[in-house]
Amino acid sequence: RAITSLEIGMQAPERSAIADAGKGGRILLVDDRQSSYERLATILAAEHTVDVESNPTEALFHAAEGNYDLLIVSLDLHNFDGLRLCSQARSLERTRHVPILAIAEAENATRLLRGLEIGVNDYLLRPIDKTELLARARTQIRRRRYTDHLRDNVQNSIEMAITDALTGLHNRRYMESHLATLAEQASTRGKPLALMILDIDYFKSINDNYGHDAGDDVLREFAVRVRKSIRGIDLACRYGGEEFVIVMPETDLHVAGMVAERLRRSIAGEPFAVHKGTKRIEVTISIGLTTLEQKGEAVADVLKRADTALYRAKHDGRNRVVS
Ligand code: GH3
Ligand code: MG
Ligand code: MG
Ligand code: MG
Repeated sequence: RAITSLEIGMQAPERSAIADAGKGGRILLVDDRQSSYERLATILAAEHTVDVESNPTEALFHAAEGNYDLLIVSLDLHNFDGLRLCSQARSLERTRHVPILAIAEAENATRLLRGLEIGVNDYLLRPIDKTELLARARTQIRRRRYTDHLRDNVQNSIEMAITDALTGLHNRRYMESHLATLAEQASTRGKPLALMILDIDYFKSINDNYGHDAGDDVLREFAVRVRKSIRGIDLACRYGGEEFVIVMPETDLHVAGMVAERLRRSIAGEPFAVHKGTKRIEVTISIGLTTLEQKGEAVADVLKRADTALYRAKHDGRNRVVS
């Protein structure tokens, strides 16, 4: 049985836990010699789900669609160059991360070397030993699961770093880092850019009258309504406690004014459910709206102008849009 470096020095129970972590995978076996694939599939089926494909074009299609943990590819296919399949699998987005275990005749050493160069992860020479095949398959599948897990973790930390935990909107840091880019793009393309600051009216008294949890419910529901009223390319973020910013690329003051007004009405027109729906609260918001005024204008100035407009909206009686 092949022992990988990871397993050396481990106690038996740990070793079996590691082996188990590579079991129960989904394998696509690409081989066109019946005597060969029948034997290999039978061996592998003891620990995994195995699909066999002898047509390489079909194999590539299945590999891309089938969510496999491992591709086992015979490099001595009759009608096709198995290497080409390996290289195609490496260049396709959907199969790029699926490990490949190559199988070849000992006299095909050049082809094997080439395979390793193009990204084949491991190989076995015929005649294939049952125990070794199972061990190599487990190692690849385990590693695949581990790297998938790492990739997910990295993805999650990136998400967490740019997302506001309460509302799921972007956070202030993300907005600030992107606003400059969006403003620059608008300037160079000669397109308008609208920005609004939204602030919930008398939010403190919602907290005071109904409790902090009710306040949180309002913030979450507010974010849902914001998301519904903007486009995919718009950027919505929680700027502070009960203050939000929406950036709208390629949008002039007139259109942004309509979006803001529609949003204001959608908030004031439908009371917010709090305390698991047992209570409904009337909520209003004030909005300060502005646009990028000239090419290369500093985003800090744009934000400041929106903030001044918001201040006026509050001063003029709240529940309104001022630009
Ligand atoms: P105005 O109409 O002038 O905006 O009045 P306001 O009460 O909304 O403004 P103020 O800035 O005085 O109060 C904001 C309140 O928001 C104070 C703070 O305790 C509350 N707050 C900030 N973050 C959160 C949060 O995450 N959850 C809850 N429940 N409250 C929050
Ligand atoms: Mg305030
Ligand atoms: Mg407020
Ligand atoms: Mg505020």
